[in-house]
Amino acid sequence: MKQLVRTFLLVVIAALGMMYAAKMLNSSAGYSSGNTLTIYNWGDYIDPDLIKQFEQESGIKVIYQTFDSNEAMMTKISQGGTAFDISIPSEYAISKMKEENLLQKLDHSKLPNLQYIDPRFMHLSFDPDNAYSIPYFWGTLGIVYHPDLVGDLTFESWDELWSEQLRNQILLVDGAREVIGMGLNSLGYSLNDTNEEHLQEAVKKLTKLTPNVKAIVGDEIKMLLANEEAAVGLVWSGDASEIMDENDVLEYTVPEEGSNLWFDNMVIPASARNVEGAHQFINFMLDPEVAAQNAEYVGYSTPNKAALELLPEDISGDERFYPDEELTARLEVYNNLGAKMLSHYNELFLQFKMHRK
Ligand code: SPD
Repeated sequence: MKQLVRTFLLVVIAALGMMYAAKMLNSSAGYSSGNTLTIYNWGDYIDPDLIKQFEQESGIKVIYQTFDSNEAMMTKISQGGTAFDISIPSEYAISKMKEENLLQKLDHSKLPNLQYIDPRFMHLSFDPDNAYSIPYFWGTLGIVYHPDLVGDLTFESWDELWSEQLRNQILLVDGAREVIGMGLNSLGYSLNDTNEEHLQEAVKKLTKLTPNVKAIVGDEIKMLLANEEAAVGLVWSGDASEIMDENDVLEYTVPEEGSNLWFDNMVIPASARNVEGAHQFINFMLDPEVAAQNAEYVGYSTPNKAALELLPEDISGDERFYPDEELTARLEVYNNLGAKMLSHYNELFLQFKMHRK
């Protein structure tokens, strides 16, 4: 009888152990239950102390994963392997995800801190009622350069990137829309152009840039430029600001032919499991002190008006990173070009990358 009880107890203990292990495995794979929140964000795009603060204040455990392009993020979310509660796509990706029913409507009554967002960043065309998305950061795409290493170039025009003196001196951000768009802009075309002849012309021109391109890289572009491993980089403005914090000799400029103006926004994917927690997190990130701390940490431009007032004047008054509406009027926002054209842009970018090898 004793033997039977012992065996029974062992079976119960083993079963409980297995249940615990399965729970742990689920949570590390991104499973969101009532008390966890699975966030899918760009790399280097939040102050980690704020995640800890949110966990302490809410009692919710955050599971955090990162991506390096809108395309990679959309593929993962549409495959549905992991149920993400929060993600931070850019505008054209939001418009595509809405179309594909990958997002869920937000409950604005749970977001009282939405009042702090500058009206300039609300009701934009990709989500006119902000029914699905809440502004996180915004910025431009431009050129960081080392004035002592580029002769008299000042990059008023994209064409200066093709100068012979820049052989093996340029780093490009690893983004299909960014690089193909830059090629199009340099020819005087829109970065939303879908005309096949124009696209081929842009790829041909980009191919001629190859001898000047040292590497196409992700977040490490910041460290490489700050360490002067290359003289020039095609980067997002927030990365430029962080690079220039590390190395104040460097400059940032947006060429005059035009460039990209972008908006990254917090969304709740349709497959989210912790919708309540996701609203709590969005509202937390909208708090002026939290948003100011985040902007100061990551170097990107905040759309939060109250947060901007809390930032030091050398940040909030810097027109390179907080350009006014007059300046941004000559910039273009990426349109959702549709799944077919988006994958065509990706193929052209791949073609350009292959040519370098
Ligand atoms: N390391 C954070 C990068 C975030 C950049 N988002 C810009 C997207 C422009 N389409």
